[in-house]
Amino acid sequence: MPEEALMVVDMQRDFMPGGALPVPGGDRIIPKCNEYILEFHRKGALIVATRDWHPPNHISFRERGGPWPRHCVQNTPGAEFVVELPEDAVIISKATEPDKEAYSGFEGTNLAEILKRNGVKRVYICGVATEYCVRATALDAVKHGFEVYLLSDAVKGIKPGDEGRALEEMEKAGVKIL
Ligand code: VGL
Ligand code: ZN
Repeated sequence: MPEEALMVVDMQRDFMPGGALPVPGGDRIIPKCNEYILEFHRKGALIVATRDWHPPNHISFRERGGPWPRHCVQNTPGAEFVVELPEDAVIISKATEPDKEAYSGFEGTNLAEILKRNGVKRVYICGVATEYCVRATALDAVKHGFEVYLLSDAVKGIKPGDEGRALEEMEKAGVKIL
């Protein structure tokens, strides 16, 4: 049983430059994420990819009074992964209900169950955006009792100040920043 999991957070077309809700420089971490996926997969770790998977009328969209432009709508090109995933990767779709926002991959999904069922003790996290879905996923992973490591050369935030504060907060919560 793999004791480790790599969690690749929301590496989707809409979060890349040119997408609906771009993370500046988000595309620059694609090669690094792909390397980690290969390396962790080779050593037998469980590969998990979370995706933002919104219905077209999601509450987080501006037309419903939310903070974001419409992004990562289910089954559209903007929601596609931009990283290369192995066939046995576990895909976790989140924020799939019209009236509920979910930044964390654990929120409203069976992610914790899947990790525990697979014997995972340590989770390594990369992806976007550092101060939103990466932050929320890492903090929830700590709460669920996992040892949590952030692969800091393979995450990207939307705003540098917010990203810095999120890193400090994660570290205080017990996330080890690598
Ligand atoms: C995200 C904003 C809106 C993220 C998702 O993946 O960090 N950010 N939806
Ligand atoms: Zn979203």
